[in-house]
Amino acid sequence: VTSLTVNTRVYEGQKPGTSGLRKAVKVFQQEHYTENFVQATLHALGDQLTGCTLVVGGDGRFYVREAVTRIIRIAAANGVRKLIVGQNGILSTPAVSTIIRKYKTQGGIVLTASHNPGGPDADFGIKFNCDNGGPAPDNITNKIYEITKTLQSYKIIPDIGIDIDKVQSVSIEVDGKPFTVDIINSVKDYVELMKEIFDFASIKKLLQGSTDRPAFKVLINSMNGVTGPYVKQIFSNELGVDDTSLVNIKPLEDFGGLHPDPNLTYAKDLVNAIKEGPYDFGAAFDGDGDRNMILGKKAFFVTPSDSLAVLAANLKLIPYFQKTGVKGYARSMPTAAAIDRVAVKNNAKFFEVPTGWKYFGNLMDAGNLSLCGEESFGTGSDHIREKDGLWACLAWLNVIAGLGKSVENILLDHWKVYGRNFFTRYDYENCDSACADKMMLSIETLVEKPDFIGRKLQYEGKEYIVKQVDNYSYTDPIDGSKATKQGLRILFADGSRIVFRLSGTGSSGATIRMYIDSYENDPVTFEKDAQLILKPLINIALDLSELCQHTGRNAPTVIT
Ligand code: VG1
Ligand code: CO
Repeated sequence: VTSLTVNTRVYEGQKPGTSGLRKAVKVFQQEHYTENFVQATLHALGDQLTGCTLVVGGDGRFYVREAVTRIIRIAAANGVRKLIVGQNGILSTPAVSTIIRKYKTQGGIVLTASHNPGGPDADFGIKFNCDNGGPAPDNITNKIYEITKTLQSYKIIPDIGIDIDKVQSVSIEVDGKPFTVDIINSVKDYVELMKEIFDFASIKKLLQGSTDRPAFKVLINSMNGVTGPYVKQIFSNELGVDDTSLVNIKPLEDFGGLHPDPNLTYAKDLVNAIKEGPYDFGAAFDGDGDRNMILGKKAFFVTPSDSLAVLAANLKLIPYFQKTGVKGYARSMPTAAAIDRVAVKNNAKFFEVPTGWKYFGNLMDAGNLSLCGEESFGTGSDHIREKDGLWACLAWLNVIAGLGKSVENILLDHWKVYGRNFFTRYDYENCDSACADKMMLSIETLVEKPDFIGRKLQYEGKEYIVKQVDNYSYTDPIDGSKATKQGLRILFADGSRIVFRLSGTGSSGATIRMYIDSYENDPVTFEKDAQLILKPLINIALDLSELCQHTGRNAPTVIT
């Protein structure tokens, strides 16, 4: 077969955000829209394109299958030698990263809008990952965007039709050269990796119980996202957990109407089930499987920032880190500083990076980083170059098996040693973009006034002294690349922080994120509610930002 060149028109706004291009499905369905972006992505590969191998898969949401079919046809026409595609189009984001690394491919295309709802009236997304298995850094996504602005045509072989539901290898000749599509088992490579990393035998013993210890009861909720088949293989087939403890494990195109974001608002079902049920542990994952929420008995909530710190303090219990050693820790800027204290105590390297997993990749590739995370329910390590929901869940179980303590006691003991960083994030979703921009600008103007530093901000008797303010910028210590305007930070003398950012993953309007982090080392505070402890700082933040006035919102959409 031979390829065809199709004339197209430029679509504006094909600019990848924090994690790929995310838009409404309806936007991707416009004539040539998806093709343009795929062509631009391939084009950005430059010299690497001809003869390369790429991984393709997605989270099972509506339009994944359609997009896979188109990618196969466009890749074939562009000189790609081989595509490795997940069966049914299914690959979790961590699985794509695993497969890129294992088979040393030139990259992969991940079809997901992550935690955004799915279905014909919801969202879709396309993300390119590089040969290290990580999300493309800014210089590559900028290149893709630049190409989309002038793209005039794309290449395609419209009559290739391959059954992606069947594990098989299909080769066809394109312009005289072989083009191969390998449809692979979606879970195999990933599950193998997990079995190399963790002590499955001790986790199994924990979950099944033994003569001296009752079974540790877990409830796992895949929120109808991509992790279902992975959860089934790992928890049911490998660890012997009863299927009744594994819920929503069939990937659905619309996630069954769920908003597949594992937090206290959108994973309310899990929270309630654990609150009322006999469970010792609960976990949920997002649509594409890179996020996780961890709960203890009676739905004791582990904030992602604490989860990261606890894992950091206990990495030695995990076989993988016994082998590799701990090279360093990192967190994204808005993430609470709990892990910083573990790094100091362990005398380990520590890095703070902007929001988005792409900023961790260089540090890992350079051998400086073993464990990192974000407050947005993202945790992971250098086993791959994406955050990894199931990995985090297994890491917790491995640590629990090693310590022989409940989730709650692990946290209480951790705080006794390190003190507690109280953290909350308020999200105001789908605000008017112009109003959000105006608010950010007026906060910036306010905090830039020379007399703002040193100012005492008070609420109900609590006083915070402003120590430093900035619009966060970052220089990558490995390649020197710069990221600017990554969030407004107000840092206080006692280490507390207020951060404002606009989300880069929404598909319409603006989402304002307000992050509050405050450190306490008085043990009487440890078991208190974060909302209570942080109330003064929350009110100070709302006050100085005039958020309610700017947005007309009296309450956030989501609190974590
Ligand atoms: C959000 C989170 C960020 C995360 C990103 C992708 O970005 O805040 O921490 O890396 O989503 O996560 P933003 O720009 O909306 O704040 V996922 O699970 O979409 O790959
Ligand atoms: Co995700």
